[in-house]
Formats: sequence, structure tokens, C-alpha cells
Amino acid sequence: ALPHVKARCPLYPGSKTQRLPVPDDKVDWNKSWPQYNPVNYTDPSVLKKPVWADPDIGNPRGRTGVMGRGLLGRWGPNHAADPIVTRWKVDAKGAKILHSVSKRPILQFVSIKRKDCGEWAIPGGMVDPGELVSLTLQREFSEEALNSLCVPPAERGKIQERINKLFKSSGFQIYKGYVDDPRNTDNAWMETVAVNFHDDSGNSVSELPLQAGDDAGQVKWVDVDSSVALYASHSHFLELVAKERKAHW
Ligand code: RP5
Ligand code: MG
Ligand code: MG
Repeated sequence: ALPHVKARCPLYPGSKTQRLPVPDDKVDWNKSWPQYNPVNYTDPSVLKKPVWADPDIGNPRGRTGVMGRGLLGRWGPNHAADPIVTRWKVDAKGAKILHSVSKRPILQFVSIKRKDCGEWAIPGGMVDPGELVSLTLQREFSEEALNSLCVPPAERGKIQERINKLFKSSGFQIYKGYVDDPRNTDNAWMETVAVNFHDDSGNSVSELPLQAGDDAGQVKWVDVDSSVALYASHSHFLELVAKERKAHW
């Protein structure tokens, strides 16, 4: 293809903005040009946020020190969903155990150890194009905490039934928005919908055999407590769950 010419016109249309002159041999992105520092320009009419214009592409929380998309596929928000599956910590007789300091019942949540960084996390994942978030929540939990991708078809039905039951039950949306994720850049960042599915009686998902799968290396029930270090903003999501359920934090 011919290198564009009009897209390099010295004066940007409808403005007094001068483009940085780009020589013919530097048009190709593959040609190294470390000093390339183009003018940043958005017309005031676009900045006024008309319905047809995108919101500002910049990271809504501020600078991150990296431009481009890093590990993230999408410019702007990259959408994920986080299923927070909880139960009460009980003794051998099934009675709730109270925390010695806060005197509140202790929640436990299904946690996975991420293969990418080794940190413990909620078994969340990216929303596929066109996928309903409700399905993402169930699919990611099944893949990462139940290893559904590797369960033989014969056993799949029974587990799926249990899971359907829990995830059909009213999940409680605990958080929606920006995630403080280490992969974020100035131009691409994680956003999530975190939903709490609580097995109050301890007889639905609590009885499922946990098995790590996909991008999870380990899986286990972890006590919900402010001292547990977790990936990205996940500790904050659990704090919201604990407050909502009047549990120990
Ligand atoms: C976090 O990354 C989200 O809260 C979610 O848990 C996770 C989604 O990314 P992958 O697990 O697919 O890498 O920001
Ligand atoms: Mg996943
Ligand atoms: Mg994941």
C-alpha cells in the first residue's frame, strides 16, 4: 500500500494544530524512531462529549508509567467477571465459628493461585465477546476452580447441576468498575463485575470437589480476613462481601 500523504498534511483540519512532520521513510510503524513524539490533539467539539464520541481513552485512575496495551488485548476497558463463592466456617457439629477478636462469624471463599504471578485470587476471567456476564461468572468458576475443561463427560452432568443451582440463585453484585490490576497501562485497563454467590446452608457448592484448572495452579477455601494478601483489588471486593454479610473482616 502507498504511504498516506493527506493524513500527514501539515495543518490539522479545522484547527491551528501543526502535525509533527513525518518523512516518507518513517511512516512505517516497523521503522525505529525512538524520538517520535507526535502532537496530542483532540478537537474541543469532541472533548465536549457528544453522544457519538468515545470517552477519553486514558486510564481513568491516572498514570501507570506504561503506554500501549501491555498484556491486555483491548484498548480502554478490558471486561472481566469475578465470582466470589462463599460459605460459613463451621465446626465439626456444623456450628458457625466466631472469630476470637471480632466475635463475628468467619466467611470462607473459593480462592485460586494464579499461574501467571503465583498470587491468590478470586477465580475470575474475561467476558467473551457477546457473552452474558452471568455466564462468564459460572464458566470461569467452573474452569478455574472445578477444572470443568478436563472433567470426563460422564461426570460433567452431576457437577454442572450443582453449579447451575448455585449460580441461578440470586448472586449479589458486590462491585462494578475499575480493577487495580498489575497489567493495566495508560491505555488499557481491567474492569470487572464482582458477584457474591453464598452457600448459606453449606450443602450446595461446599460439597463440590475443588480442582484447579486452566490458568489456576491451586484451589482451596480461604478464610475471609483483612490480613490475607490477594491479587489486584480482590481483597477490597472481599471486604465488601464481609461487611454485607456482617462477617469477620
Ligand atoms: C482481574 O483479572 C479481574 O478482577 C479478574 O479476576 C482477572 C481476569 O483476568 P484473567 O484471570 O483472565 O487473567 O483484574
Ligand atoms: Mg479463566
Ligand atoms: Mg482467570
